[in-house]
Amino acid sequence: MNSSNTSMDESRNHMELLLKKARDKILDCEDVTIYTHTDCDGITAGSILSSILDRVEIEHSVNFVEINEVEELTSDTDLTIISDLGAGQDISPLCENSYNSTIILDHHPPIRRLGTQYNGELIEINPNYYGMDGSYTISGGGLSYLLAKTFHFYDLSWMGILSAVGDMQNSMTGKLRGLNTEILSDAVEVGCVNYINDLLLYGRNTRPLFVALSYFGDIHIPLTNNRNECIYFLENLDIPVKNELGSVRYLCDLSMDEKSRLFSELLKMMTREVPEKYVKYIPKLISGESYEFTFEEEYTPFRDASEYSTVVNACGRNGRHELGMEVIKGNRHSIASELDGLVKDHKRYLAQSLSRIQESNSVEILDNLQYFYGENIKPSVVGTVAGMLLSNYDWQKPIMGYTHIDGDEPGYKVSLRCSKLLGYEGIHFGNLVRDISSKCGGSGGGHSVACGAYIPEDNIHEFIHLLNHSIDLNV
Ligand SMILES: [Mn+2]
Repeated sequence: MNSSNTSMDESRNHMELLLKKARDKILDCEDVTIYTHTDCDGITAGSILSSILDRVEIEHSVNFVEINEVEELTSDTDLTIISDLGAGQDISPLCENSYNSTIILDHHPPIRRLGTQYNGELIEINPNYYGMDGSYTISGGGLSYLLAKTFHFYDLSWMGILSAVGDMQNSMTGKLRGLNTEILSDAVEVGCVNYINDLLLYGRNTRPLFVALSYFGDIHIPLTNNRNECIYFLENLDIPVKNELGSVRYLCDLSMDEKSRLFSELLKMMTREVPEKYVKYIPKLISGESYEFTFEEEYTPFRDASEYSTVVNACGRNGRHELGMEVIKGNRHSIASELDGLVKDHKRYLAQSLSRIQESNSVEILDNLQYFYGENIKPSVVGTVAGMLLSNYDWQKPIMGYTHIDGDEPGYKVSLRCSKLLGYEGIHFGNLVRDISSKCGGSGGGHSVACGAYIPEDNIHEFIHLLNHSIDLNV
């Protein structure tokens, strides 16, 4: 065994020590307050924690909070668990109460040192303490699953996969890495998750193949937004659009042979569309691991991890976090129609926002950046809209949307998206946006190809100006 493996084992062992301490704390307490984030990872983490506490019959509440609310949190239960946030915030008000213990399960960069103590006991578990990058090695829900594992609740492992995929932990390499692979092998062993190498077309189970293809990729190709072209393309490859019974086929219906023909043709087509320096990354854009929940029915949005995460996000972005949690915890029957309506409304809202921006021609093109003012677009979806617009504009530049937020300190929610190809070339927009937003009196950050910020009202133009001048697309 080499030394990096040894230190990996040591790190995992130390985490295990803390996780077992956390488990004992839970078994010792009367009641628990859970605070978790509002996104897919946070909602899933809350669902895992709530499932643990249900099973050991401990009274608890699950509360969904935004990052800017964390520092004001209080609790009147014996134990507070914070998941998918907390690491980057001052939680001393919560921890000063000696009757309350706190467990933080977060994968964001921590501001406290490992082992920091307050009047009340604090157990903080975070991969960054061990030199593991929390943006791809494990999610908030993944850490919650590791806690569930100390109770031997291995059957919850699929939720750890859902949260990792929802958190885009696999987005750069097309597969899960780090501690996520431990969760994956648990899930495979219990039989709740299957993974295969597959085409990275979104909508494996719910979008007709020719439709999925028309939305494919974050670069513009002749198939982009052109369903007729997609049908023609598939027919030429001898991949039937419909089966013998006349029903439309989905990606999950294709044979391995059909998939590999599709892969090679997409590879050829995309190679023609991108500058030389990007060619080597194209296979990673087209194929990667897909994760499937074996106990879910095919042709539903719950079968594939990435489609499932869209459902949970639709709940979160419409303020219905508890609905998302009910879905994950399996109480789906009573809420099926409500959920269906919510997801449909969400998709309609996105489509309307998209066409409004396209019809009004409101995307401004600068040297290194394209941006739009998403008037009346909900802050929670401005990033999704930006991502959807990308393939209609210049995919070689990032696209940024911003929308107004009222409140005590009026400002703008900014979201930026770009092709993964830019990320592969080494540009990290999350870091860039973090630096520039703080220069403009705001705050932000995120992934290399998907990130966001809050910018005070008066500084938005300065922010756009600085960002455009700081982006170097010729790296
Ligand atoms: Mn997360």
